[in-house]
Amino acid sequence: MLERVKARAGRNSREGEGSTIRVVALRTGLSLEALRAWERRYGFPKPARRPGSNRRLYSASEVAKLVAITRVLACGYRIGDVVGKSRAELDALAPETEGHAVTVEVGAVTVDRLFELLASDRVAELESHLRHAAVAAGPRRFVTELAHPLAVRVGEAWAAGALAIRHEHLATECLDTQLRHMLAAYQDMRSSPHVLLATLPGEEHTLALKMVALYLAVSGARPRLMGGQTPIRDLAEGARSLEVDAVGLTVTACSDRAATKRALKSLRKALPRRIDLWIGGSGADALGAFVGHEGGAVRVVTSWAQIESAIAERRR
Ligand code: B12
Repeated sequence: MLERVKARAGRNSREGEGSTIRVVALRTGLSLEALRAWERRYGFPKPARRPGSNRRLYSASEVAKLVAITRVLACGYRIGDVVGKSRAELDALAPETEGHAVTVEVGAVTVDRLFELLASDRVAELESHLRHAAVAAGPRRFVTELAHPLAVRVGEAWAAGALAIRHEHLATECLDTQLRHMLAAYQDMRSSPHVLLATLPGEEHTLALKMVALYLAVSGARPRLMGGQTPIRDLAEGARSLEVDAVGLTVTACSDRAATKRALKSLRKALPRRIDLWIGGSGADALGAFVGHEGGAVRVVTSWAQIESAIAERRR
């Protein structure tokens, strides 16, 4: 798979003159916004410009250092702390020989494999596989092809009695940790829309917020996690004080529908019209009748593609 990505990336840049920003994003899994923001903020990478068009061209050594940086970030370091380090220093923090290299075959880490490790209580191996997969697959594919399908699979196995509650809890913790590490790479970004993520009182499913936050970040939006079970008044005050463009909530089918409707109504009323209200999760579709509610809409966003549309529309 990685070979295919590399081959595609190779075709998109002219041999010998450096890699374009899109090629670098493909190779490293970093977003275009992150690459530009790091350049502005830290002076690295500092790509040359193509004569005439002024487009960025990254040298092979810059690309190699960016790959090393993504490896180090996946281990939990912050970009500001590592961007000034040399290749050798970065390799010392997260050596390629330990399998953190992007050349790890994505296919080797499958949802089946992750599930097997969880079911057999091999949690340290599960963590290590998640770390490797994060680097090899990049954040977007990590969320959509591994983290989300694994969570769904764990839920099904738990419901069928094939996994114990401890497995569900362990899976949540491992995914949560890995997602937070990956999110750290984006925390200095000032991109838009700015989205405040939380759950309503009574809703414990906060893991989805971390997946959505990472997806928003790689799609060029700016997530702000506020956490679970936030009282309506605090959510509305937070949204105003932080000057966000949207409030995003996870609502699962576990939540009490009538109470959730009431809570959404009060929240919508308490939010200024200019702030969007987005809801996702397995209980969101059933609340769809709310769309168009006076005082501003409540938008149902229940797929990765719909998240992209919500971002695009908000920007317009
Ligand atoms: C982990 C988990 C838990 C953990 C949560 C820990 C945590 N910190 O999050 C714990 C153990 C606490 C838990 C508890 C319960 N859980 Co639970 N849980 C799950 C599990 C396995 C994963 C949830 C998850 O993170 N999914 C990942 C998200 C990203 O996936 P998604 O919801 O499909 O989201 C998509 C979109 O909707 C969108 N989206 C989601 N949120 C948002 C938000 C925004 C802003 C946007 C834009 C988009 C968006 O993004 C995704 C894009 O495709 C699910 C299984 C599943 N299928 O999800 C069960 C599941 C949701 N739980 C379930 C149940 C039954 C429960 C309990 C009632 C169990 C019990 N008897 O106690 C309690 C209820 C607790 C409560 N009051 O809220 C059931 C719900 C069944 C139903 N009726 O639909 C599920 C489906 C498991 C199952 N197969 O039966 N759970």
